Amino acid sequence: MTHCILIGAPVDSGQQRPGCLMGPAAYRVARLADTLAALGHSVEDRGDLTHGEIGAETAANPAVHHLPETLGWTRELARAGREACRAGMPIFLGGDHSLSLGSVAGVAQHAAELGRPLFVLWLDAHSDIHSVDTTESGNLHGTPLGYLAGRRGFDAFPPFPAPVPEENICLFGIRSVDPAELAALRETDIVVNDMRVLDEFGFAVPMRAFLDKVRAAGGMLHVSLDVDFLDPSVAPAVGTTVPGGATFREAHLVCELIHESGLMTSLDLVELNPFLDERGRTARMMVDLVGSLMGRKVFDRPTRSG
Ligand code: NNH
Ligand code: MN
Ligand code: MN
Ligand code: MN
Repeated sequence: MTHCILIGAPVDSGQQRPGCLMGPAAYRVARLADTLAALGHSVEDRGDLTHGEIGAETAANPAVHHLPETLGWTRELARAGREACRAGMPIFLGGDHSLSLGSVAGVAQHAAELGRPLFVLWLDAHSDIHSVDTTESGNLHGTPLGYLAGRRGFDAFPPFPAPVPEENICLFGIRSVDPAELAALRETDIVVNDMRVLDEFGFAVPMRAFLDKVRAAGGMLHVSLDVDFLDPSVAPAVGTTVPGGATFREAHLVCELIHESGLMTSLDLVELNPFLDERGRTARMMVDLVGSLMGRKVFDRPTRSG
C-alpha cells in the first residue's frame, strides 16, 4: 500500500492554448482518488497550488513568454514536491509539462538528501530537451528535460538541485523532435526509445531493460506521463497531438510493467486539456492508466521491489 499525495498544478504558462489549467479538476471529476483508494492505497489530496509571487525576469530569447509565471510555478512545485516526497508518493496533476521543471526539482532534492540515485522516465511524443535559449516556440513546456539534466541555457532559473545523470534518463515513445533538440540528444547519453525502436522491439523489452537498470542501481524512479505519449485516437484532449503514439494496450502494458517493478516513487500527469476532450474520455483514460501504474490487474502477478 502506498500513501498517494495528489498535488494539483493548474499550470498553463508553458504553452499558449488555454485549458490545461482545468486538468486537476478533470482528474478529480474522473475519480482519481477513488480509483487509488479502491486499489488499497491511502490518498491525501493537497488541493491546487498557485504560482505564488512572481517577478519580472526576462530572457534573451525573444520567443520566450510567461517566464516569471513559469519561474513562480517552478519554485512552488519544487517546494511542494520535496515536502510531499517525505510523506509518500507525490502525484502531480497538471497542468502543462512546464510543471516538471519544478516537480522533478523537488523530487531530485529529496533523492539527494536520501543519497539515492534518481531515474526519470519520460513518456511523451516530444523530447522536451530545449533550453530557454533554444526554444523556437517560446513554450517552456518544451524545456524540462534540459533543466533536469543540468544543461546550459537556464540562467534565469535557480540552479537545478541535483541534476539527473544523462544515463538515468529514458525517453519513451518520442516521435517529434526539433533540430536543436536532436543536436542536444546527440551529445548526451540519454536513452532514446523513439517510436522506431518501439515498433521493432515492442514496448515490453526496452521498458524492462530500463527498469532493470533502475533496480540494479537501487534508484528512485520519477515517471513523467505526457498525454501525447498516447495516440490521439485514444487521447484527443491535448494541444499537441502527434499521430503514431502508444495504443490503449501498449500504454497499459507500460504502466503494468512499471507497477510490477515496484520502483516508481513519483509521478507527473501532464498536458491534459479538458477543453479539447470528448465527454471526458481522455481524463478517464489517464485515470485508468494511473490505476494500472498503481496495481490494477486482471490476475495476480508478483511485484518485485527494491
Ligand atoms: N518541441 C516543441 C516545442 O518546444 C513541442 C513541445 N510540445 C510538447 N511537449 N507538447 O511535450 O515547442
Ligand atoms: Mn497567473
Ligand atoms: Mn511533454
Ligand atoms: Mn508532448
